[in-house]
Amino acid sequence: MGIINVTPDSFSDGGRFLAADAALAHARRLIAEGADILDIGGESTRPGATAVPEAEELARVLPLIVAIRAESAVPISIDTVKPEVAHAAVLAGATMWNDVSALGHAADAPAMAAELGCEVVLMHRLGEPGTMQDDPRYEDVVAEVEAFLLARVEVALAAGVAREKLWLDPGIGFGKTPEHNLALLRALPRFVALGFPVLLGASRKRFIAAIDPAATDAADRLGGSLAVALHGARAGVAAVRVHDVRETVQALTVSAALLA
Ligand code: HH2
Repeated sequence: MGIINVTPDSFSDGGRFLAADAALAHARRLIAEGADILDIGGESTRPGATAVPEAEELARVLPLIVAIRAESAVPISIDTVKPEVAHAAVLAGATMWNDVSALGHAADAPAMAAELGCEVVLMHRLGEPGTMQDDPRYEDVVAEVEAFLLARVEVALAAGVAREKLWLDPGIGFGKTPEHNLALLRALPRFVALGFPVLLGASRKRFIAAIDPAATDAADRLGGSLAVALHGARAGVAAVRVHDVRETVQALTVSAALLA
């Protein structure tokens, strides 16, 4: 899954793809590099990011979805917490709703997911973007993230979302210390064993700099991002959400050849 952030403030590529032509050029590049899904977001979820009004978010993502759909059949995921944004995106051709609030941001989100009939990614996060990195605490991070995701699965099913449409994501970096992230990454087989496709988003994230303190710049975290992608693939995740599609596809392909 290749990331396209149409935002001025995303943590690693904010501002690069805000202009429509730059975003479409980036989409073309990710498709050519081997992305199987494009994940398009118009609101940054990074720690401390400010919320974007719905109209502004729609104005950022919709023209891009329409433009990609006009020339490619690549599956498109909409990265939003807002049901109305997901609705408009699916009408424009997106087939997946990637919701970092696990259908928890708005009361009508589960019903909207059922109505849209698209795939739905339920991601775990602790708290809200503004404060989620302020001293996150768990008794047992793996058990708590697992219990949260299973509870959200029940909410989605009760609203009428089909079981086979659901994906799970432990939410690396969303209200987690570096140790929490590592515990979750080590426990990936346990999440895969829940029986839903697992999406893993660790690309360029800050916990990599906790292991390699020299990687203060997000663009300097490719090596760590590839290590996590390979680790995820070995654990059986269904998709990795990444900025560096070409490098990730190559790493995964070579690794698969070695293990064949
Ligand atoms: N991470 C980010 C955004 N959306 N969605 C899922 N399902 N899983 C993730 O781990 C995830 C996500 C944050 O990364 P990025 O899009 O690069 O930055 P920003 O949120 O600042 O736009």
